[in-house]
Amino acid sequence: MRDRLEALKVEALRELEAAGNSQELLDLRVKYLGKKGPLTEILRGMGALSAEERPIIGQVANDVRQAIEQVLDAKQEEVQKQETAEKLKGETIDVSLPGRQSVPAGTEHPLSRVIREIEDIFTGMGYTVEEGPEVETDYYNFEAMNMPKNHSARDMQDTFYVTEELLMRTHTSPVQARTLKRLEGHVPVKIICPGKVYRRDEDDATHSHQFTQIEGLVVDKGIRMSDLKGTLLQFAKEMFGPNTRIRIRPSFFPFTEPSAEVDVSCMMCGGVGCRTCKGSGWIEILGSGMVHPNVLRMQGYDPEVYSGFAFGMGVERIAMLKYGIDDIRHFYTNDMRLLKQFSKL
Ligand code: 2U9
Repeated sequence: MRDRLEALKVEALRELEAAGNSQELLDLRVKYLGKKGPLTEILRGMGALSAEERPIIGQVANDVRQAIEQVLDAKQEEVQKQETAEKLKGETIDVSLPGRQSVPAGTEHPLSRVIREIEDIFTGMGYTVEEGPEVETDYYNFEAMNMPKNHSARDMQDTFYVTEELLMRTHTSPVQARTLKRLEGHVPVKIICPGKVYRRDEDDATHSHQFTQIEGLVVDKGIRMSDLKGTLLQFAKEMFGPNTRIRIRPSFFPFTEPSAEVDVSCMMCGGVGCRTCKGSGWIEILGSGMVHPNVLRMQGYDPEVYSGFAFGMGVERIAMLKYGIDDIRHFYTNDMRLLKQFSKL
């Protein structure tokens, strides 16, 4: 029995030496130390031994089991280390590799771009940019702009009312009125006000119930119509090209007197006449005028001392003309085919 145990040990250690992975080791553990293994079988046969032999053989059997277990454990640790190292090698992440999919860069929205272009032109002439609330009081939107209650120009049909006294601003003029109020009669005032405005219009190719305006205001001593003219000519040249000319026609707004509409020579045909300018050679781009004395007086500026000019334009209209966009709704629907064209400009 002792020989069988010694032979078993030699055989087991030989097989363990040859084992190369954890599955083989597991199989060997079952084979030699399992319930149906040879060691268990030998120990079961100990009943037939004499009382003197039993503890001696029992000791030998335990030694053999311990020897096999020791080698098994050591080998298992070694193999596991190898296997983990192998696995990690296969899973190495190279953080310097480029991504599988390129992430397309976004691009400035055409409307944001035109707002920025207009802001750049005027800040280049010393203007500052002012902003204000889109939900306005009746006072700043109408009253302060020389449109008292029942004035025909504040037609209920054209305005989104929130309450009797609050409304969605119909122009950015209230921002200018608020700025005058804040400056308490100090000059010079030289501001432009970009922002969203709201009108109860039916949406179509050239109208939108929400659109973007930029208005400008200059107030100082001695401001004259010629300052307005020179400023807007400079703006037109920077916006549409150095050969652009302007034409000023009389008009009417409640908040300016006199009032004028400004045309630019057609940027498509240079003024000879085409489809865009309907053969006239001119395109209307903005409204303007000398600030009405009532408007100045209401915000604390004496119209006998100070004067000013103001102008206003629809940004979508300017963008449509400059970039040949034929439908105002293109600005709000985010069609990638349109937006992508602005990433190359
Ligand atoms: C103050 C005083 C005067 C702003 C002005 C216009 C003329 C004008 C329209 C152009 C096309 C609006 O987008 S549009 O529909 N605007 O014609 N706006 S003068 O006058 C002001 C503003 C503020 C205190």
